[in-house]
Amino acid sequence: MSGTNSQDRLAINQDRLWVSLMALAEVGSYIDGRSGLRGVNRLALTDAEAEGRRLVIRWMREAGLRVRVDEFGNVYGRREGLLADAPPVLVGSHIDSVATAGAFDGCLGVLGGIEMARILNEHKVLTDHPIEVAFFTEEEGVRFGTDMLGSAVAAGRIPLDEALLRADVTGITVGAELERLGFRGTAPARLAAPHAYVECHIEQGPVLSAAGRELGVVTGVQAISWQELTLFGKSAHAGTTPMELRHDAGLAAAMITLKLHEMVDSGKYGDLRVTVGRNDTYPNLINIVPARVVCTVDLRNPSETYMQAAEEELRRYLEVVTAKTGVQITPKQTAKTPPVEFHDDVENVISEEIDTVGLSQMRLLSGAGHDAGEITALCPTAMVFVPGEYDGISHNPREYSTPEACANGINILTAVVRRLAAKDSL
Ligand code: HGY
Ligand code: MN
Ligand code: MN
Repeated sequence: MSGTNSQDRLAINQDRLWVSLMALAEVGSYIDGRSGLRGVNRLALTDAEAEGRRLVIRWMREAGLRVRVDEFGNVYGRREGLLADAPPVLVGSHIDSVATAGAFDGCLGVLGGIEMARILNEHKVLTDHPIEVAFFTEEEGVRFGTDMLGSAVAAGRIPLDEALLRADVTGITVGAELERLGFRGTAPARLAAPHAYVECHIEQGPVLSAAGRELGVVTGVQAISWQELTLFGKSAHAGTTPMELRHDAGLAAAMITLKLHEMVDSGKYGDLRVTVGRNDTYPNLINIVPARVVCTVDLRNPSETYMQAAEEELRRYLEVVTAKTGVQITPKQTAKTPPVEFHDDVENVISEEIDTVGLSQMRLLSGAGHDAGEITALCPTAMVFVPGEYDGISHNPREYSTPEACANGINILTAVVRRLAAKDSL
């Protein structure tokens, strides 16, 4: 297949896309106390995210998309094709955010898909395959504890009933929130295999900008392993309690954090990345030995073999910590996904379309998890990355990509979708 020839190449409306990104970023926005920057806090199935959902659904309908909501709150906007019964080419991402987000993570892929639909309408372009634009429930996993939850249900990796029962730290379940917010839809949550899936996303890291490349062709996603560790120590007076009588949960947490970074430094676990992002200490007071700590371990690795070796080393080390500190440890695996490889033929279409317009590119593995990592189980899948500024900082109000870079990404998405939506494209 060769690239779309220039005379029928479409250019999306860059300003309209940017305005929609900034308008959605207002929903759930807050002023970050330290930086004074406007951030986004739109956790899955909160009132703010529901407001964002309604806004995006309005935009979908205004773009002529027929909207359906599935049993898990995943939302799809459909644009009919000439082959009515053919499986759709699906694009999308998520609009839920972490608590300290910027304007682009997930939103670019969803709002870019809607802008693609607008421009196809304006140019009266009909495709053979239908096209669908989706956003999935709880991609971030920061409220209900496991990432890519909605797309994992759609792809069949996580059973719907199990996912509906997942609860946040206050005990509120996904199912209850979907009912409360009116997003417990009726369309089947298990997604029929699309013809192909393409997701455009901000890179969220420094690779593209460091290499001076304008776009990324994403070859896959690295392995992800999340654990929640509950460390049961013993509360004690910080002054009167001799050191040898203590069961200090704070010490146990510190030992685990240090061990994880020593594992990285050892070089024995390949390109292992470790983060102890959450570290809740109880009672968290200066003159009381910590009685309990709940902390999280986020491991990432391009290699499943190294990932499993790291998980096994950590499991063994928890026993060492208990022996040394007397702190009992209950680990709970909250997310685990192997590395996934995307599909060469979709990657090649993306790469050819980038070449056709003369933009620079590189192939790269995604450091972050994405819904594409789930949907790839259903159909030929790949992603387009746009570079982030400021070393690609993300999950932070400073997350930023330029209007031009966002338009580049969605112009390529549009060209790729048009090719994939042609009969016999794959
Ligand atoms: O955690 C991740 O990699 C993604 O942002 N959900
Ligand atoms: Mn994302
Ligand atoms: Mn994210």
